[in-house]
Amino acid sequence: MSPVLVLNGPNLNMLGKRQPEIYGRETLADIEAACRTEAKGLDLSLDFFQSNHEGALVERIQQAREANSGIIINAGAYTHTSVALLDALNAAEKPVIEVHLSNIYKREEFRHHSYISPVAVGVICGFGGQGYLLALRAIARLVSR
Ligand code: CA2
Repeated sequence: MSPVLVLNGPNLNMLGKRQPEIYGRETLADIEAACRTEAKGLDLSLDFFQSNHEGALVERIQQAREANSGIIINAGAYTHTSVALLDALNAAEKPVIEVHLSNIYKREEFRHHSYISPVAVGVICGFGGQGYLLALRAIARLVSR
């Protein structure tokens, strides 16, 4: 089976370095390592990618159509703005799970709307880095169907 893609959007490379009260102390490298351990236990292989650029994220999603069995995405602030990511995810025709570290519904109103959610099988938010691991467990079932 092809790898599951874990995709991370803008500023998530700053995790653990700023605003720990919102996003926790874990770095993105810590989350990647935890994902790789979880994936091993689920017998999944993993591609892990972060970009601050919308076009780079679109291109990686386009590749996923051929290269990946499913997509876990934390699109960062593009969650609330990007029709381009929504269109790319729709065209990929793979199971998608949307993840957020913070509970976006407890935060500013502009974070309550997601362009990604309509294409997602499900959304996990508010559990910090653990949300990625929950998403891996969920996608393991989806891609084995
Ligand atoms: O809660 C999440 O995972 C978010 O996707 C994170 C985005 C935010 O725009 C979304 O509304 C919710 C922001 C990621 C920025 O991460 C930083 C981490 C440390 C320092 C600065 C930014």
